[in-house]
Formats: sequence, structure tokens, C-alpha cells
Amino acid sequence: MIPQIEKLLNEQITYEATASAQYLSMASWADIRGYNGVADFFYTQAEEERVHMTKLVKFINERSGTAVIPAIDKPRDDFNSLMELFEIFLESEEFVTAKINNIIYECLQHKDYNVHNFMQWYVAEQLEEEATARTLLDKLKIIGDDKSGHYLFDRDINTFQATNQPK
Ligand code: OFO
Repeated sequence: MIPQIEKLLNEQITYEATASAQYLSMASWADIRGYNGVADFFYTQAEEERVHMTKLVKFINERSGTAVIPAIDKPRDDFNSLMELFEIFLESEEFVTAKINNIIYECLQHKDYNVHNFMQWYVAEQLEEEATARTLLDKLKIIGDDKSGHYLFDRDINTFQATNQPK
């Protein structure tokens, strides 16, 4: 495996692990406050990011690289509102998308079409996750501070979970 690409893939492991831990922390915050729908949504997102991470670990090792399992920082665990959870969700997904796009760019520079092909699954996944994050944030902006709106949002959120299950 081309060393520069291996390095980028290993960095991506860190980003996926960081997102997974952040979403688990957000799920827990929502769970404690009685937002069970939002909690389930982020528990599932946390699992998905973990699968994304493992997929990278296996891929690097299968191509005779060495996957490095990173230490990650403690995720944020104090949030001001439901809206803030979804702002962080969207920011996190946009960040991950930018990193994936950079790997694709570097693959083309190094003519690594194998990794380029592998990364297409992540591109499709990110499109879906960003769209979900934007939709949910837009709904929360409409709801504003309305408590009954928050109740309905929490009740119905899982109809919006991204359908593209990790493989
Ligand atoms: Fe949505 O972050 Fe993984 O790829």
C-alpha cells in the first residue's frame, strides 16, 4: 500500500472513532433527559461509525498495510439543547466528508485506483448522512422552543434514520 495513502486511511480511522464516541455521548445525554427517540437515533449512528472504522481497519490490513487503533479524546458530553446535538452532528459529518474527499483526491494523485474504488462506498454513505443531518436540523429550526414540537420530533425521528446500512 502506498505509504501516504495508508497514513490517510489510518487518520480516517481516528475520525470515524471520534464520531462514534461523540454520537454515543450524544445518545447518552438524550437518554438521560427522556428523549428516547433521539437517543436511539444516536446509539445507531454511533454503531454505524464504529462499523465504518472497522471496515477501514480490515481494508488496510488486507492490503498488507498496518492499521493503527488510535487513542481518542473524551467526547463532549454537555449540550445546551436538542438543536445543538444536531448542529454538532452536521458539523461532524461535513468534517468527515471533507477528509474522505481529500483521500479520493490523493488516490487520484498517486494513481491508487484500488483505494479510490474502496472509498466510493464512503462517499455514498456521507451523502446520505449529511442529508439526514440537514433535514433534522431544518425541522428543529422550524420547531424552535416549542415543547410539544420536541415531543413529536423525538417520537418520529427514527423514520429519518439513514436507510443505507453499513456493509
Ligand atoms: Fe458519517 O462518518 Fe463515517 O464515514
